[in-house]
Parts: sequence; C-alpha cells; structure tokens
Amino acid sequence: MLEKVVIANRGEIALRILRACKELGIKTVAAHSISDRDLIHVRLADESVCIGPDMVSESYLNIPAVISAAEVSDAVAIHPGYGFLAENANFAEQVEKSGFIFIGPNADTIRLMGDKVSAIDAMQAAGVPCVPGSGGPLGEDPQENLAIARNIGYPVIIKAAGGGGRGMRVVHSEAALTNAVAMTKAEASASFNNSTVYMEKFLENPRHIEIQVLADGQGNAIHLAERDCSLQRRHQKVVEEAPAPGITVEQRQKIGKRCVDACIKMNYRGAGTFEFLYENGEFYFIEMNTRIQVEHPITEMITGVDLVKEQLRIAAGEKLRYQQSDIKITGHAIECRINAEDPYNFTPSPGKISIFHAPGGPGVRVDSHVYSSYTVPPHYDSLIGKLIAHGEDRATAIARMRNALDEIIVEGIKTNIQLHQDIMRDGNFIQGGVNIHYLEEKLNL
Ligand code: MV4
Repeated sequence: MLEKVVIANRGEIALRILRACKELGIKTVAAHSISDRDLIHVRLADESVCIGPDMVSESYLNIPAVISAAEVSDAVAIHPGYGFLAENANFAEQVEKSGFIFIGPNADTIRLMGDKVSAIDAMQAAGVPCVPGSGGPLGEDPQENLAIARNIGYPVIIKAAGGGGRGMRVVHSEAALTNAVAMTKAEASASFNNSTVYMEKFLENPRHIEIQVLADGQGNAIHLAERDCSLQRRHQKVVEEAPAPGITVEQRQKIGKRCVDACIKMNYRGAGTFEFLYENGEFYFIEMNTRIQVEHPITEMITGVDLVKEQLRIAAGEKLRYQQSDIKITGHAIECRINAEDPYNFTPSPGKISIFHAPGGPGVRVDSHVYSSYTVPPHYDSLIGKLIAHGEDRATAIARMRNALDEIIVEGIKTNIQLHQDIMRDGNFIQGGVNIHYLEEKLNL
C-alpha cells in the first residue's frame, strides 16, 4: 500500500480523503493555504505543509508548491480531490516526472477527456452513444457548418472543446448559425485559449445522468450504476440521487457495459464518471470526468464500495477487488449540498459559524469539515458540507433527508438549507425524474 499521501485539497473532500487513508494505514500530509491551517483535516493529518497564501493561484493551484509538499514530506503520492488540479493533465504529468504517483488516470487520459472533441471521438469509437453532432471540430467554411447543422436538424448547440458549461450557444435557425459559431470561437479563445468549437443537436429537456466507473489500468473495469444530477442551478448541482428514478435494470446494464468497455479500450485507471444527457429513454454521452466527484457518497451508499479507498488501492498498483457481479444496488440515496450562500440571491455568505450541529440516525451520513466556531473563508467555494440520506427505497431516503434537514443547525451564516427543505417537499421532485431545467423554473416562480 502507499506509504504516505499528500492531500492537495481542502474542506470536506480533504477530510474524506484523510479518512480513507487512515483506514488503509496510509500516512497523510495536508497541503494547505495559510487561512486553512485550522481545517479539521490539517489537525488530523500526520503532517501538514503550508503551500502558500489564501489565493488559490498561489496555493491549491500552485503546481510547484504542491509537488514541493510531497518532496519535503517524503510522500509517495498526491491525491488531488476534485476541482483545483484534479483534471490538470500538466500537473499529473509533472507529478509523475517528479517521481510521485498521481492518484487518478495518466496524464494522456486526462488530456484526452479534457478536450471534449477528442473525448467524444474516443467514446464514439468505443461504442458509447453520443449526441448527434459534428463529430469533430467546426471548420472555417460557413457553408460546411450550415450543411452540418441542416443534417443534424435545428436547434443545435455550439460548444467549446476546452470548456465546461461556459460559452455554449443554442442556435434555432440557419440565419443565426454563422455568427453564433464566430462568437463561441472568440469567447472560447479568450476564456480557455482554445478556439476549437463543435456542434451537437440541442436536447431541449434532458435529465443529467452519470455513470460511475472504477478501473485498475490492468484490464479490469466495473461500473457502479448511475446518479441523477438534474437538480442544478447555473451549472451548480444542488441535489443528487442514486439510482436515477425510472431507469430499469436492463438500461443500467446496457449503458454501464458501454462505459466499462470504453474504460478497458482506453486502459482507464482510477475512478471516473461518464456524463450523459438522458431524454426519451436514450442516453447521450457529453463529457467524462477523470476525478472523484462531489456526489460520490450516494454511489457509496447504494453499493457499499468506498470509492476513495479504491482510488488509493488502484494508485498503489492493486488489481480491482470487485467484479461486475459483486456490485449490487441496495436502496436509494440522496445528497443535499449545503452551501454558505444567501438563500435569495445565491451569493456566497462566508463568515463564522457560531453553532454547528450535525444530524444523525439510521441511513444519515454527513460529509463536512465544519464545526462550531469555524470561519468559512471567502476565498473558496461555498460548500460547507453534504447531507446524504440512504434508505431501503426512495421514499425512505426522502423522509430521512427531511429529518436530517430539520435536525441540522448552522448558525452565524446564511445557507441553502431552506431550499433543500422545499425541494424535499416538492411534488414533482417526490414523483421523481425532473429535468435539468426544473429547479431554475421552480425558483423563478
Ligand atoms: C447540452 C445540453 C443540451 N443539448 N448539450 C451544460 C454544461 C455542459 N457540460 C453540457 N451542458 C449541456 N449540454 C446538448 N447537446 C444542455 C446542457 C445543459 C446542462 C447539462 C447538464 C446539466 C445541467 C445543464 C444545464 C444547462 C444546459
């Protein structure tokens, strides 16, 4: 097993990684910014290294500083968590070149998936169903692009190969296409220094469903069912659940197998997530995430697999300890992301948490780094914890989540707890299967 691991992240995920390391007998090094010195995982870690000032560009995004933390502590591996450097191929490359293990896929895989055009190309080649689209970058010839759009059928969406949610444009008619392509290209060039754009059929009312995978880079891969992450606002997920309401065992097996086959074909290593849009009973691949995700606990609750421990074991060179037939889904799990934010305008609400009380009881899990008297710093994202409720069925999971939301106490700052209370009592949510627009529509009422 790995002897010592640098945790190159903060907040709840740093604590989650620390817990997994401790269970496996791995020594830990917390690499943290100045104002994060009071984080709970820093106290609990065997060692800590301050990697720089609060500004992320000088600490959690500072590649030489993070690698130095591994050097000075004589660690063997670096866990990037999510966000920050987790999907930075150059970072993964430099970690390996410096003689350390990057806990994740190899740099080439991260690069392949980081470019959405090459990711889609790889998935298509592996038999993963994709959105009908340009099947490659758009060229300079307007006539060619008009022909591609005519072939796909309007509406279409123009996306940047290098970007996540930003800089996409929906186009409803021929008249608007050429300008939309030029505008998206210019924006992509300015934001990601990559002007490559591509085209897809625009799906009007999809759900966002993603498949969790684990692979050992030694020819073995499994899927761990799906998560439904459709409840979002401005590309920020708010509530996730697993399994996705209404997805049948046959559908899960079929799409899961496609993802597993793709993992084996590209010799994928580590935990990963295939993101799909789901509409009219069909899955359409859009992107792959090559990291552990915020919402990984709901998958852990329904499968009993500790995804972070598996990441560590895979990084240590172990073969996957599960076969597909070992993975059984038990019950239903829901996660509510608790944010320090204004409930009306959603702006961040940092500050001192005077009182924090965690809920509990059967099937309730709290992944949070906060404690009474903890100050939420203004420099980072506003996630202060995740409430996860598991039950034998969806209704039980919802009932337990309602109780957990009633029990939790966060005083001193503003939070989105009331929003979660409202969602857990929303008739359409309770029915299950709402699409990606539902929460924003509800909030606009
Ligand atoms: C789409 C789409 C509809 N049709 N692609 C937004 C983020 C980016 N990663 C992919 N996104 C979308 N791609 C096609 N062909 C709608 C979205 C989308 C979305 C997707 C998932 C979750 C939330 C979303 C919110 C708005 C738009």
